[in-house]
Amino acid sequence: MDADLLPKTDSSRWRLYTNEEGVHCWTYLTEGANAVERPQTFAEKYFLGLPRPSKPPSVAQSYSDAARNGLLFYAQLQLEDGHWGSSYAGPSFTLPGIVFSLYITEGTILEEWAVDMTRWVCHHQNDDGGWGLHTLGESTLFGTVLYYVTLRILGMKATNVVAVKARDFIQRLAGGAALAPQWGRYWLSALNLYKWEGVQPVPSEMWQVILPSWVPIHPWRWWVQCRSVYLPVSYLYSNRCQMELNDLLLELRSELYCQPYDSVDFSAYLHNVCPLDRKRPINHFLSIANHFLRAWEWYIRPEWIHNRANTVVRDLIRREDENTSYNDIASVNKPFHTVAVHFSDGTRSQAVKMHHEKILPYLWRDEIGINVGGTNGAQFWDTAFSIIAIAGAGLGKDPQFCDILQKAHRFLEVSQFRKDLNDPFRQKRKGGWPFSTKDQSYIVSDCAAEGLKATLMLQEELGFDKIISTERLFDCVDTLLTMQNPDHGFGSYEKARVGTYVEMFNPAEIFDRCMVEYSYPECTTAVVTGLSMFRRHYPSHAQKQIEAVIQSATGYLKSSQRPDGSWYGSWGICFTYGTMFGLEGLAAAGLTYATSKEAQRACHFLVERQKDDGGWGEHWESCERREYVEHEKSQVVNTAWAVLGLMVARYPDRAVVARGLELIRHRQQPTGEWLQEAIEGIFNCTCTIEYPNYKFHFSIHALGRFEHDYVPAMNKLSK
Ligand code: LAN
Repeated sequence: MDADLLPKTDSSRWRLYTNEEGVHCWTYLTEGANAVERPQTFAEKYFLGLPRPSKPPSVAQSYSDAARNGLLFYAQLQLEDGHWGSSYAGPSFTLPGIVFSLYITEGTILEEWAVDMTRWVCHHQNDDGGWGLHTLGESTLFGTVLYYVTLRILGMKATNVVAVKARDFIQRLAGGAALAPQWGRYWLSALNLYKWEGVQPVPSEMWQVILPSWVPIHPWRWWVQCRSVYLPVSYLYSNRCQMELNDLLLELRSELYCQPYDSVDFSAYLHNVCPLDRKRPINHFLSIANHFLRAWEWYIRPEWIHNRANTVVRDLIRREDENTSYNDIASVNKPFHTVAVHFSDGTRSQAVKMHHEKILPYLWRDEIGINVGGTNGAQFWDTAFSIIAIAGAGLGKDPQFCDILQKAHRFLEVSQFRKDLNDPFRQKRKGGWPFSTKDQSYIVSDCAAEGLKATLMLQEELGFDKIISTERLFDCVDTLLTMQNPDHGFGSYEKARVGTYVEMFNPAEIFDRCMVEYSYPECTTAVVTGLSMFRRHYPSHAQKQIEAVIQSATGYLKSSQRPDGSWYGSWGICFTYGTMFGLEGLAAAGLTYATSKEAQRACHFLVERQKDDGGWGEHWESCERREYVEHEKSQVVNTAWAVLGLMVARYPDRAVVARGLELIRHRQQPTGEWLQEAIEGIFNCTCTIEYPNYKFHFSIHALGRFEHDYVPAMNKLSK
């Protein structure tokens, strides 16, 4: 759909405010306020796609010049508090959740949000009238039902062409909303558009009453992203929470189904899901278990157990809310929490008010409209990588970038976790860093490790003041050392707490491998490189443990290498991303092209996939198909990853690297920037997510690293 045909807000009235810990708040100025308010910054204009002053830097003679020009542009996008911010859109279930939660809990959906969200959603509609699991996916019932209901709540008429096409998809091509996957049913049921009896049981008793926490399958052992969703959902399910019917909901009931709503036998759909949405085969084990669970609920469970479970779950919800300053872990559990708290405490409660206040940080105004990110941003992640890129590119000592590094350094300082939480379910986090903001509260292994590297580069290698004390670095290292998995790799948020057999209990049809914290080559490499750098500067702290972790984690990296030499990347697309990390991890253990068969195989994997124009281009479908799928066009970001991998491995043929860098330089605009190309990130193998700053910091890093590090190292090798 051409979004230009839809109403829009005035882009010149949007401002991005951040507090000093990087929390984003896009605000629309009331009419007439522009004159008194500050003018838009360069960064705001960039994010909004507005014309901006451009002073082209001098023409690049070398890759280092090109890196400098890139950084001169990128520096203008740094925000006041020192971090780099960006849109973080992709999944189709984030924006609907936020809108539904506001609707159910009587929160305010500002007029400007409604207009810009509508535009954004319409812009991403597929030609067949539907929406996929994510912005690039083929249409699914899940995506389409969620966005359809969202648009109607935001004020779109049922006769609008977008709605007509979407309805046609839902009813004619997908078989009607009765077939929605479980995660869609949770929302539809809370909205009173589905009956809870058609939802597979999510009993709240599993949180303590029937499953004490020592039981190996207790939810506290599941992957934190997953258990965080089932916590509030179990409250909604067990209490059959539904909002009151109103005229719009009655209309929706007649629009979403292929037969009159009252004649739908929802319980007959318990295990029946639209084939377009199914990413994993029917789970027969769970189908049988569900019948027992229903019998338990209907005939056996005494009332006191139900009440006790309610109290336990409400307390756990409060714990997560308070520990995360009401952000919750991501934009999936956040709106479910808001709704659960509304049903337990009442619409006018303080907790619901706090939830409403923390919705704004999830919204991002881009060129098209407003989207809702997968998390409340990628602030820390991008900032740590930007520092590493500037230092790695040899630009860290350039006086013109001293100020931006100082600001970024300050952001590292304020973002570090100084205390552990008093919560037995939470991973130790002291000294670590988050993915987005400190107030979100969750440590991620690789974010902590990249933060450690960025700090060491600034404080030990570039001579910046030690505003992060040595003790605080020790805290980070000590915490990282607690996060290694039994297979010697590192996962994302926590050390793995249970075996993969728990996948048997996964009721979500749209995601596979989401119940357990697995090990990832990316996270493992980040920790290995972080610890290696740390011990160069502080050789006596935790010497033995660090040595043991580096050794064993390198073993994990070797064992996770695929026979073709690549590593599967779980968070970026895909083998190019994974292989860059794999090579970096090996290099940290001294294994490079000259010394290691593994490094050679990985380099050959990359070199064989270089395109004729010198670049690399990988399609996101690699992640789903689990084999390299070439993108028809070279991508700057894939190219930067590939050459960074080759350079760190000291790949002997410089010409191969130079041809990749040539492509990156060629794609650089006269302003020094790179334009947005294909999407960069992924999760759960199926759902893409954007990382718009990757085109900057990875390109700058790759270009600068050539002369600063790779060529001198190669010259030394050849002597
Ligand atoms: C992220 C984003 C960042 C990402 C990296 C730091 C890049 C990675 O190296 C470790 C894992 C992590 C932290 C990660 C985990 C899963 C997230 C939180 C996301 C991809 C962003 C959105 C996604 C989350 C799971 C979305 C909710 C969906 C569910 C299936 C619950």
